[in-house]
Amino acid sequence: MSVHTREIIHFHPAAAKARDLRRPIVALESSVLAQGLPIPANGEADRRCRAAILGRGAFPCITAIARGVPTIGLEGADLERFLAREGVSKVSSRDIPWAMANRLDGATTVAAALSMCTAAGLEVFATGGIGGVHRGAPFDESADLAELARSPVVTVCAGAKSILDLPATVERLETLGVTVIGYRTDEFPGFFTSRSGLSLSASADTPAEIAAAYRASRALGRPSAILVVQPPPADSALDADVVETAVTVALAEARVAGVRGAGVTPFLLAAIDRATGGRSLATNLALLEANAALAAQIAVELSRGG
Ligand code: PSU
Ligand code: MN
Repeated sequence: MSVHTREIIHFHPAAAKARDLRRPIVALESSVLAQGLPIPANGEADRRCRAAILGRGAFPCITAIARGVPTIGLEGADLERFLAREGVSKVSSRDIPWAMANRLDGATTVAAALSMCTAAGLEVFATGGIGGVHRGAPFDESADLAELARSPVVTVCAGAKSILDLPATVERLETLGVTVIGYRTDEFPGFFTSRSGLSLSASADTPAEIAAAYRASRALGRPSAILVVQPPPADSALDADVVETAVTVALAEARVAGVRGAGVTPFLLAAIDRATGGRSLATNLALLEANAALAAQIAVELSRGG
């Protein structure tokens, strides 16, 4: 990592200390807090993810653009602004330079968080679900996929939401050379649901197996992510038919409202929440916590060397 990069990306003092002591670190995104989840569930997600990571011996670092500064470790008053969801824009990787130049508060999507991890040398990242290929026309594919192809970061998620075209998303991950490993599953999860009917070619039972695959990928000089997918915790997963009905309603609402571009994903998430009578929110929080916990275990494993 160049000195230059370290100056441009601000590490919160506690995050800098964790980095300098070579403690295991888990990076987190902030779009899920400022756009993905409503208040006060976003605060609960923040607390539960941090506790899950700290409890497993790793250090949590939220990524964000805070008043124009790319920040690893969003804390204090900066964090409070993001949790209040006011004046915070959704920032994908391409939006980072503009947010910096204009001193904006920008909440990082998976794509933006990955590009910050790569620039800052962070190796493990946890999120809820990745973006992907949207259903139907007009063409809409999340920058998360392209960024996974050029970010050598272990990315832990619960797959991609069934608001997306999951078969197309899985195909694009293959085309882009992203290694996908199921954690204790051999199916790509559907975020709210454990199963999608899409089978995976790799499945791991331990964090050590994932760490070994990551080391192999790095040793080869591959630029891409290791995408770890685990189903939502069994007691919080929703039934596929409930989700499919909610998705149909959400997509119809989005069509009527005429939402486009970056607004599509937050709109659909809110519509799903309404359509499931809030049940999807509990699933969302449970899987975020579970993903943070698994990411911490992988980070600890990686810090042991091997
Ligand atoms: N999936 C979720 N919750 C979220 C998102 C995805 O379960 O909040 C957010 C993530 O930050 C993801 C982004 O990177 O939506 C994808 O948006 P888009 O489709 O505009 O790339
Ligand atoms: Mn899009």
